[in-house]
Amino acid sequence: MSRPSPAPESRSRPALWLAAVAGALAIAGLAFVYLQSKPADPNAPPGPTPEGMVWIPGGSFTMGYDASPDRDAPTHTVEVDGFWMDATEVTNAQFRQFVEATGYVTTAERKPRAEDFPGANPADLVPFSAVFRCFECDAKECDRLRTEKLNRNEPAPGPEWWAKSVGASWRKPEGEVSSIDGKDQYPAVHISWEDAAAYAKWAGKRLPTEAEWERAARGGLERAQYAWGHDAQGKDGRYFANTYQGRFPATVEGRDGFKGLAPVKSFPANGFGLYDMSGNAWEWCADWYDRNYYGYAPKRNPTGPANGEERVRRGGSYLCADEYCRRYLPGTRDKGAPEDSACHTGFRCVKSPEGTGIAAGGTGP
Ligand SMILES: [Ca+2]
Repeated sequence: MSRPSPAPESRSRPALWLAAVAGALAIAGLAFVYLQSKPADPNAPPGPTPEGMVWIPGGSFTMGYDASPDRDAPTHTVEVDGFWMDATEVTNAQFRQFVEATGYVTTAERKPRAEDFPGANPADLVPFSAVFRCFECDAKECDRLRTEKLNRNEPAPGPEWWAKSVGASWRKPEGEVSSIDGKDQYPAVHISWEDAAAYAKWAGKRLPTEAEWERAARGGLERAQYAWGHDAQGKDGRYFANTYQGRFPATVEGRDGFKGLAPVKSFPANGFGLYDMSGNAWEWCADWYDRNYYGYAPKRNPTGPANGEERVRRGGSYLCADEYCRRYLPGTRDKGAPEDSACHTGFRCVKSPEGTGIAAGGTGP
């Protein structure tokens, strides 16, 4: 009995194996050549994105708003390097972590020092912060003041709407009897620029430059009036930001769903994935304020004037009513003293990749 001959496929197995190896090598080689020749995505972050932040790709944009020449003009082209930004305003929960870790006392909670206020009545040296007083108890009084102001042809809002509230702070945003119980996801407010800078340092981050802030707020839309595009708030019943609807300052209607502050992420994100860049709480920027700065700012990575008396803040708040304040528009700006705090002012932070951007320039705070 003869041995059975090998099956035909057994005879060709070595040849098939060689062909498979050659094929795999060819595919790997082609993939290697493709990957080597594929240009790197210029918008991609250079490393892992820190938790709670989003990557803002570097690029140039038109900064400012010519329609309000008193401080937002001239519009000018600015280029910033890419950076990460907190997706939301810093929340009460986040700010509490900072305070618990460091024992930090905010400027609103500090007792004013007698030596800083010579001649002041000691009874007046008490911690306070600014609270908007027209929502509830003083509505009639505010309406009277509004009428008086309009009769005097003074359309701008003034200190009439504000009260120095003893005991108001981030822990008690509406004054001594209020609290933040159940408000972990609300933006921390009554935060001064000094407080914001201290938090940023603790978190290993920094405050955004004004140019970075506006680059981020625009969400990649060039020259759009709003952070979300071209349609005004309320068109077709749609709201994109927490602002003020009604007869300012005494009759707030809350058509956007909120009369006061809103929890972060209550409105849609912008094109970069950032929430509340318009409205809700004002946000401090690193820069000193100079109303003429846009006329002489450097084009690339501007960091603001070398010195000043007030710091820039951006984005407007839940108190922005179109008839008085359109500073929720991404091209507009405001300012305040570094130690001042109020019920509508908070912040968020940014971070540059190592060796790039403002951090590499050494000019940022
Ligand atoms: Ca905001």
